[in-house]
Amino acid sequence: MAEKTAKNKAYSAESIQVLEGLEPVRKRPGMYIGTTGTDGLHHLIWEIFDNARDEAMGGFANDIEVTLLPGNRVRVTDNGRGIPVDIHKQTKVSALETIMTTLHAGGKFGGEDGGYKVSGGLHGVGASVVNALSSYCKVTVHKDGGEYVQEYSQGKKKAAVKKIGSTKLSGTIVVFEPDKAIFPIIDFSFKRVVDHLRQQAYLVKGLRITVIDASKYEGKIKEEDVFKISELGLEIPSMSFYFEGGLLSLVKFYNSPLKPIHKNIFYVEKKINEYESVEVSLQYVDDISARILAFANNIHTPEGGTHLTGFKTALTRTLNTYGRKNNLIKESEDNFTGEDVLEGLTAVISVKLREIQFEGQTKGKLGTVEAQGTVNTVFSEAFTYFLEENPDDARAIINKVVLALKARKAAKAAKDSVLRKGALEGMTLPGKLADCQSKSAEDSELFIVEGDSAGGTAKTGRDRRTQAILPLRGKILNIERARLDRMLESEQIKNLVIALGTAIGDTFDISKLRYHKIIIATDADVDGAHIRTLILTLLYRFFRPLIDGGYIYIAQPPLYKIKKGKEIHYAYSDDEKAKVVGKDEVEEATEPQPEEEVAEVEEAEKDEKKTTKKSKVSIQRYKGLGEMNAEELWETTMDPERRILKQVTIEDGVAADKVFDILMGTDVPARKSFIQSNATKANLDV
Ligand code: 1YM
Repeated sequence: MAEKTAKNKAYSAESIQVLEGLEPVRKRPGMYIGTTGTDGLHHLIWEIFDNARDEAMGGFANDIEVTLLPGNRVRVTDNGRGIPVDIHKQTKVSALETIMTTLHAGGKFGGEDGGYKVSGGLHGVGASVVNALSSYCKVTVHKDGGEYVQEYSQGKKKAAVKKIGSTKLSGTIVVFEPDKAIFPIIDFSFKRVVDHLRQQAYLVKGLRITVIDASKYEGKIKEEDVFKISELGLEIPSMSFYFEGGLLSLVKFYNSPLKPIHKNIFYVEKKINEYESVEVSLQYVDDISARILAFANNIHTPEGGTHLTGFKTALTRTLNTYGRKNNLIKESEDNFTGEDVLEGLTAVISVKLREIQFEGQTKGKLGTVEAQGTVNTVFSEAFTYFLEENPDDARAIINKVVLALKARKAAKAAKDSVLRKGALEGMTLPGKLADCQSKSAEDSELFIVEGDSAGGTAKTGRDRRTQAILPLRGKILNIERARLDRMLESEQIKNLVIALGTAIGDTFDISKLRYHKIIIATDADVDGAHIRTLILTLLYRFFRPLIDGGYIYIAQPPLYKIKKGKEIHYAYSDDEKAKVVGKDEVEEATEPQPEEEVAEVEEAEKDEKKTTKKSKVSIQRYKGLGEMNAEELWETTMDPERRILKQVTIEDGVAADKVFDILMGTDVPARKSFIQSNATKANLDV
């Protein structure tokens, strides 16, 4: 809490609207916070934080601290004006008490005496909801030289608001403990709090947000002590965020691992009136995917909505107009589409609105109609000005979009040729495919293996009733970025597409999928990882439902075969190899065979007497599947009883997209290092 520096804006107790008591909240918590699971639990923090943040957005506070305390308690402080404590005319009790113990009480929106607050869906409902769902809650207010407190339990006050001392500080402190009777599991995630609040810090320029995890300091910290947290000499995890640049800083942060294609980051902030504003920042990078984040009243809208539509329309129009006017687009060339202008774009759009409506399944879509026109107008004007002021940036952007347009057309032409009526349909299964006997997709598996030699081995080793084998030649194709269209022209890929049975594009039909397990079995080296990535990219871009549906797997062939006397072990990692061999006991081998280490180890016999004897251990490193014989391949990689499969999932579409772009992009070192460090990561499904 800092010394009082507040701008003054008169608060009057009349400007509070009172609706009803808190029983409905405890009866149907889902109505107010969505769920009583982990989302709802964290929502409690956002709710209190939002009030502090609104105070900062009004220009009355610039410092907020969120602390996870021992005993499932959370503390939120701000250095704003402090929640009013004077007596409310209508209820004849303190304004603080009204705010905390009645539903929907809050500063009025607009009106002559004004409230600065902007409302937004679930977030507008306020501190009383948190109070109702907390077994303990305490609010401390520093205001006009006095320190006031009130405590509550399950939304009910324990006593009237008390003045407990004088103070030079100004601000509000809320401590709450979620009620175990409402939340079956109370386990706050520091990471989640940090992620949410970092994003919030970008949205409010000049606001410092500190997040502290003191939850593990049971007994070492009293609630009051937390004020002097730094003096306690404990190394408490904490993070502090402050971004002078607001959304511009966020764009910079997003683009930091990427390659911007122009120097200046576009930024506009325009206040429409006292309550409403539009803020947009963008920069293009050398990449094909788009990263667009949209917010309405600081609430993330993952499903987009009117503000995003307004932005996209304006972006497309502005770039077309500018490109034509400056002869950067050839006359013969078509106009850019909305899709073209998104390639490589990093953009953040944030609107503040008086009236806000959310739509969609998860209420993640802005419905407020006026937002579309407002964003469109504000952004077009500012972006046109930016392009004119920064001709180098403008040229780089237009050239990039022209490239996207060309790639789109080429991709479409290729897709059309593949899709030409009958092109796939009438086609017989490829000769390379060794199909399985079963006609039931549920029981059938397709192994995609690298090279004809591995293909031959797999054919011999497989269970032909249910396992089909499709060998793909070494490097399928060296696909360059934005040239996925080329992939579909390749004979190899056509084979794969036909084997899958679903067709592609508009005619894609998942019910025609011929195998419910599609297993990519490439070699355990960098080339193998590359081919696997190409296949995954193809699937990701054109067969996304197969990934979403959990049909795609990656085989896990062993890296080593270890012979210890008569025993044979397979090791799937270096760690495992070390364990099997007994790392410390391995002596330097003399004249090791290529790809073969021979070591003498002390081996503990498994019989009761536990005698030890020297035995020969030979280690064979498998470079590729082709090096295994059919039996070995079956035992280690194909037998459903023994093999390890990693299921390919797309947990986070954005992250996956980024990965594919690194892999497909022109940044070769980044791609190499990514492949090497991630070659063995994925979900295990045995
Ligand atoms: C840690 C949580 O709630 N801060 C906070 C809340 C309010 C004010 C200041 C505030 C608002 C106004 C005037 C106004 C609230 N006031 C109200 C109500 N931090 C936290 N800081 N003075 C102070 O809206 O005009 C609701 S929230 F209803 F009193 F206006």
